[in-house]
Amino acid sequence: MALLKILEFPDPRLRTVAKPIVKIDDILLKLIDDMLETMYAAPGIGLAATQINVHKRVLVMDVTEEKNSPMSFINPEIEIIDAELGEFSEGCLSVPGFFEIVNRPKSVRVKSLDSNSKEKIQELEGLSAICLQHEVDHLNGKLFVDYISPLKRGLIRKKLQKAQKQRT
Ligand code: GNR
Ligand code: NI
Repeated sequence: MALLKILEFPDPRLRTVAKPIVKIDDILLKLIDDMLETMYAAPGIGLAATQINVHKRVLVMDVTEEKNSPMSFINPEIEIIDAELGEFSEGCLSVPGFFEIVNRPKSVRVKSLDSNSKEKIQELEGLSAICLQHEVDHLNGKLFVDYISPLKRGLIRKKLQKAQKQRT
């Protein structure tokens, strides 16, 4: 297994729209393993391939306390089943150190492929519904800071750019 480097806002590569997976092979399964390892090490509750500069439609998640329920979604498609919005203070491994309230539909249905190329449909609510929507946003080149005011977003950009410069 391997730890992968996570891109940070405002890296323009985070704006790439990921392409559908056409073949589920050993290389993809190894990528999913590495993404889970990277997510657990960070630590985070989700990780989209976009964040590790792989522009394919795959994401991993584990929202449990015990960190014993790894989930992966290949070519996920979301359908909103409860349009009622819930608010939640979101963070992101690609926007380290910042948290902002985001409103999202409370429950979603997700259709995706499992590692055996079989289609699965799941209904998610609570933190898993929030996290899944956050991850699918990544696959579409979108970040949670896109939902907040341009003023706040600009401030976060400035602070992160400064921190990134000091690291190089
Ligand atoms: O670890 C994470 N925590 C989190 C908290 C609230 C809403 C979304 C998330 S996802 C984030 C990991 C991450 O950046 N995934 O893309
Ligand atoms: Ni994120």
